[in-house]
Amino acid sequence: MKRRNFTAAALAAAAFVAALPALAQDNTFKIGLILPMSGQQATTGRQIEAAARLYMAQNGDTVAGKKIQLIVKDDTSLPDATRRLAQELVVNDKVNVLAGFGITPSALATAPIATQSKTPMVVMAAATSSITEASPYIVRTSFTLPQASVALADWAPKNGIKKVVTLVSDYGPGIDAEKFFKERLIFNGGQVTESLRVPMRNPDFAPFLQKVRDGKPDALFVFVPSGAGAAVMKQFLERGMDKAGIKLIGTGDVTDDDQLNDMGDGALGVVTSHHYSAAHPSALNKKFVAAFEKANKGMRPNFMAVGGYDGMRVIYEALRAAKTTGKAMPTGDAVLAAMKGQIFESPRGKMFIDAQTRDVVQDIYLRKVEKKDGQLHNVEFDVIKDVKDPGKTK
Ligand code: VNL
Repeated sequence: MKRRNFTAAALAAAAFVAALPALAQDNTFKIGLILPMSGQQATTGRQIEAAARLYMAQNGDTVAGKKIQLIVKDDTSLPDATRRLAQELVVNDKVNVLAGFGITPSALATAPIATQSKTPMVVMAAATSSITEASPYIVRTSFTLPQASVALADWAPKNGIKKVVTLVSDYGPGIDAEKFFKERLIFNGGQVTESLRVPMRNPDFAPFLQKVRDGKPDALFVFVPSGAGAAVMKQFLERGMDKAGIKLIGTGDVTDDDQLNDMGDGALGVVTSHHYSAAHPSALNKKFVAAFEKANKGMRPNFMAVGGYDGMRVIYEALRAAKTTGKAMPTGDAVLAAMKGQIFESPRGKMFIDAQTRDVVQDIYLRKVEKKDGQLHNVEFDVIKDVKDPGKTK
């Protein structure tokens, strides 16, 4: 009770300070970047931090006369830690923007802090549809699972896949993926014979996969968060599921570019739907991938990296557009307003921040794992243009 009162008072004080931009002591625009830099989701943190630093290296650290400071915090993907760090960043560091958020529970835990302190919160990774409805200060630059799943459910029945078992991580994004894939597949005349859910933390896929094998569906549809795909692929192949005639399909999280090249030739032919592939053949993406790899000892950027890179773009351009005089900092509300409606070319393709929903509208690609120059890639073979999140209730 005491702690809560303290929190409320501290947040009220922070909101008060934020409302008096002219009194700000220095000329630094602070971005509090909260990421899982260790623990099960560490690859997501590593990718996003690297992308944010690349954006700054390419675009400078001065925008509209303000010095940009990036403050990176490791929440180890535990939502209580995310919330505590967000509170410290707002109250003590007086950050102008909160950003990052590797998993849905971390984003949801922070939403009330963004609302109370009127701080724009840029979700660069987490992808449950409802996140943007948790605070009017949230803007998303990643994707949503309904957005990615529906495209695959349109593709599958036209390609001989009618009977599907779904296997998802048992939390927000997995439940979204399961629901939207299933509804659309049934609408298209297909069938989901079983819906399996695995724990998000330390999952063991083996017993689930055995069950799938026995049921002999045409395909197994998988959603697991970034970083868990290689384990699914390994066990899928070890159980000889491919040889039993069961295809592996899923959202692009499972053939994550961070891990894909180490998955081996067993991954060849896997079809997924997603908003980003490192093999996207645009000039802008080729430049992005080359610069990212050069700055990070050859690490290939994945969809998390592009969410971080574009998130920085949204922040930079909002600061540029939010009009202020002299040394004054724009308010959180002014920065938020300038984030809404941004439209630009991303390494993923054209992207748009819908001013109404504050969510990302983007192209969704169908991709197949192929070998190019000796490396495994998600090669795009079809595109659905300008996809809005089908999960929005309003
Ligand atoms: C989430 C969604 C996380 C998709 C992911 O990887 C992902 C989430 C860490 O919303 O928690 O690939």
